[in-house]
Amino acid sequence: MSNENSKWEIGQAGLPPFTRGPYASMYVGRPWTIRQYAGFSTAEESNAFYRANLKAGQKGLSVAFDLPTHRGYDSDHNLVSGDVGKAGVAIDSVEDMKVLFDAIPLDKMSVSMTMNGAVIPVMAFYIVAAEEQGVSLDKLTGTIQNDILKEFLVRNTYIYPPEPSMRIVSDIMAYTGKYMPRFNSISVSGYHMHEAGAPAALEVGYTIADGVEYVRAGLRAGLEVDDFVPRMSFFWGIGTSFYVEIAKLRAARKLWSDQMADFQPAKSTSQRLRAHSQTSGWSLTAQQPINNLTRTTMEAMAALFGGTQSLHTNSYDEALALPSDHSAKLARDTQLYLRDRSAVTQAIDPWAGSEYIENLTKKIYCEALSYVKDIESMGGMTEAIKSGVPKQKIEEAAAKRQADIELGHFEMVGVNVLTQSNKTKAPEVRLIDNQKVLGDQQRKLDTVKKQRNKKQVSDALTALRKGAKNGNNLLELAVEAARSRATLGEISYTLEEVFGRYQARSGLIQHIYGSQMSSNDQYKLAQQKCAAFEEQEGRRPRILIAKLGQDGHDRGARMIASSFADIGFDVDIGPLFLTPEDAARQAIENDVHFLGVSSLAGAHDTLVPETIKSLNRLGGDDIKVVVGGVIPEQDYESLYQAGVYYIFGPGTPVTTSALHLLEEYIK
Ligand code: 3CP
Repeated sequence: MSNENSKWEIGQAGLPPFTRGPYASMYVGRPWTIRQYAGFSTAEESNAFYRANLKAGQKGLSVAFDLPTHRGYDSDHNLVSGDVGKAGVAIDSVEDMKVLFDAIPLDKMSVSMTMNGAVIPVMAFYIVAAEEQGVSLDKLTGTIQNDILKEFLVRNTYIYPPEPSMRIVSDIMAYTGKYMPRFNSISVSGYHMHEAGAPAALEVGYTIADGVEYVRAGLRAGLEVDDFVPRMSFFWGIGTSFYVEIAKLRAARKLWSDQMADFQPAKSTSQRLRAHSQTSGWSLTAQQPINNLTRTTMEAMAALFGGTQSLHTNSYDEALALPSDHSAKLARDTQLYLRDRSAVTQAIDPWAGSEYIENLTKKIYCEALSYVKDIESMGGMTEAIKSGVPKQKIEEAAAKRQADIELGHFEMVGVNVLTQSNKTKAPEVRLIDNQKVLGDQQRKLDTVKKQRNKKQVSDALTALRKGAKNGNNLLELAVEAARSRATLGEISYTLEEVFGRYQARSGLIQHIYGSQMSSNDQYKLAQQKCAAFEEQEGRRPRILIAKLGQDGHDRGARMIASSFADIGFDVDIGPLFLTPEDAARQAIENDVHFLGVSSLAGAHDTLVPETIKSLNRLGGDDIKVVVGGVIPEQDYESLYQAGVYYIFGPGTPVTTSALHLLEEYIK
């Protein structure tokens, strides 16, 4: 195992340990790829959006799929109606995938696809869509995220349990290694840990530990290091801590290089870390949203000084809703501006040799290495996840950060400093007509099912089922199923029959937020009101925190749950992926006073009113429904009309929302 006392040399870009960059000439030879993550509604609409963006200077594609697609459901499945087409594009079959890339030559355009749970059908559809465009597999360039470990840690769009999920990862590595030599088989992602609250060293340490686990999975599947590791790639979240983010990217490259040296590769490219970066969505504020342009520009510059290969810059309105055409243009133009109007492409790792940056790089490297060693001592990340320790570490950091914001130790313009001009007009945002998308998808699914050869489909699915049991390459079999027009839901469900569907369980992290806040006046007041509530009602205020539909982004929900518990609430946290009816039932069974819904994926307009209807029907009309998350102001009125008690916008301090609920209740 590499160690932190090895000689610290600045080195050269393009050579191990690659601290200064993966390529010798870096942006002087070729600028980074401007790769904006996007997708919404139907394949037709997303295709039009991609084509317009490419015409306007974007260089690579990055597909956002909707949540039903992520979780392996066709758009007509009864569990997903509120989520179809909302937070990404709905893809049900090869026919949708062909439309998504219509008039986009897949031999020339590198395509990144953020897909982890339903990675087998999505890769199969992409491969068959390329085939039917006349493009051979060896010409395909791009990246599949295929990083299931971080789904169990933070992002939650898994389908199967960890072991079969790891097998899927290595099947994809084996398939792409054999047929798609220019395609990156995985994008090992720290981004979601960053967004969930992990500080830099934790993000790097856990991500590199994930990477090491994938390398071992590939080796177990019979691959040679040099056949697949050079095509592994990484993905970072970039926040506003300018120097830390530059140093983080440099430290991560050295750490990966040192870890891979232990596997004794023959090719130096097996030690080379290439990365995509995305500016932080979490750092964006709904208050004074125009400031997000400045934050994003700063973050983009840190990513570029850190030497990223590909970059997504967020749109300034993303704390409010999906980006509009205008905000998406500004986000892309920020990168064009940096590329063409600043001098960032003229130097290779320009911060190298700065005592401050080199020391910071070394500090992050050493701390991250200690996290890698922790995980290794638990038997690797798959085992560590089962213990719950890594998730707990990330959540502890998030709870501490929340307290720091409320105490003013971590300053955010518009949230806890310079809040005087918060009354700016909300920008126009993109709204998706989910019912229309649902109708279109259902019609397309009906047509696909009518036109296909039923026997061919069932033979292909039978072969897939057998292959899942026998250890055959699942992607190879799914490509055959995709050719016969099996749908995404059918392919996923066939695998689910063999592997099962994973249900995560994890308890609350308590006392981190509370211990930071203990001498804060608002916090103490909220605790007193809680006690007064108990006195009045004979029991503590009880709240069920629920995530509805397929939205697995639970950082906010878990943060609220643990902080409310610290204040003195009796808190239940529902399992992920609740239907409105199940949420209502659980709230009634638990006899709660409040049902708190956290919504980040845009399905609130359908799922929240359905929940209230279910509560009324089942006899829970006294339960007050409160909503938090990303709720565009345009939707407030209709939610209140539907019976919502209160909506808490992003950035509302936890103590403010707790006090609001308690004060309304206490007579
Ligand atoms: C580049 N090249 C060079 C140089 N620079 N050659 C010589 N000198 C240089 N200076 C070559 C490379 O070798 C490569 O060729 C080609 O140019 C492209 O460069 P690249 O570095 O491979 O760049 P790119 O194709 O953009 O790939 C970047 C990585 C890839 C490797 C990071 O994995 C990627 O695009 N990832 C994107 C992931 C993504 O978009 N994720 C979105 C997540 P060869 O190919 O011939 O080697 S969005 C999630 C949002 C949150 C959520 O989950 O909900």
